[in-house]
Amino acid sequence: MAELILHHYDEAPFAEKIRLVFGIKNLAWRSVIQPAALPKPHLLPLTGGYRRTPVLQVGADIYCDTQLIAAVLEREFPQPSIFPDGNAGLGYALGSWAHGPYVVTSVAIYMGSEDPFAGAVNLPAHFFEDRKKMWKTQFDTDTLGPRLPLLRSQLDAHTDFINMQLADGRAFLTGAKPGLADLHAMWDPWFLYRFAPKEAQRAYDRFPRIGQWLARLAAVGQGKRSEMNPEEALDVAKAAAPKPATGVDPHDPIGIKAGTRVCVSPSDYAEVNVVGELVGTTVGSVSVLRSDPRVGEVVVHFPKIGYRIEPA
Ligand SMILES: N[C@@H](CCC(=O)N[C@@H](CS)C(=O)NCC(=O)O)C(=O)O
Repeated sequence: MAELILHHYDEAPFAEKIRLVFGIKNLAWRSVIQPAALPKPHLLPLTGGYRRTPVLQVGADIYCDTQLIAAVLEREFPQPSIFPDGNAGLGYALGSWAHGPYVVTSVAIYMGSEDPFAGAVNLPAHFFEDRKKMWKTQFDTDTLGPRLPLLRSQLDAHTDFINMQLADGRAFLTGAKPGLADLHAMWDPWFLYRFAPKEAQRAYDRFPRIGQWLARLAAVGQGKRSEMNPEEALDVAKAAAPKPATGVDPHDPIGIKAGTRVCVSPSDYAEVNVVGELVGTTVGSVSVLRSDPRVGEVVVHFPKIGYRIEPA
């Protein structure tokens, strides 16, 4: 397998999930730092417009979204597993909680909070405006103020799920070893402690197990990371050929034939049309071939959950 190249930035909590997968599996990977907000001139040639973080590049194959990236890493590097208790289906299904109501609540609290830049985070000046636009399909940032008490009480109800899991003194959510369930659940406290520390104190001071669990997760580390220049990553894609097309899964009810021009777009937030030729689907993923003058032919892969696929 070609080198694992993660396009990310250190402050990105979704990227932290994947850095921790590298940590659990003790993998060697290359780190390409991308901007935290648009424009992203060294990412979009690879993804065809998808701007979210992180993105995994393996040669000329581009994997978008942590749901798919975690699954690819688990498939290629099964041990140590991110399902230490063996419950892979439950671990993946938990993503729909983590990426949906749980994450939207925490982000809305941050966007509506009094101190959204009080944390020790290194962000561009236009970050807040960028995020207002990106999250507009989920909430209107300008009217969040009066909703904050309700959002905080929602967050506490989510946090209590984690607290319940840890109540018997176990180190991680599914037992003695860390796994994907921990990574889904840690997003929100990891994010709020950095991005809105006063909100984090309010939310987590009453749940002391949360801080101790986060410290254990941090100790997992990031595997073997080494930096790569963004231009070099584009050169890697240009020099490589994408993996052979798998074709449309014969059981797929999608009703679109391989070779059709399609448009794939996140259906939750940060919508954008990634257009290319449909070259493959599996029960949980979709792959499109596209071409860009800087990187040549690349195949961009998305999970199905959370994405729309339509003829272009
Ligand atoms: N469902 C996506 C969500 C990714 C996401 O929203 N990431 C945030 C950063 S942690 C983001 O992309 N923000 C906008 C950006 O980085 O440009 C995933 O699991 O990868």
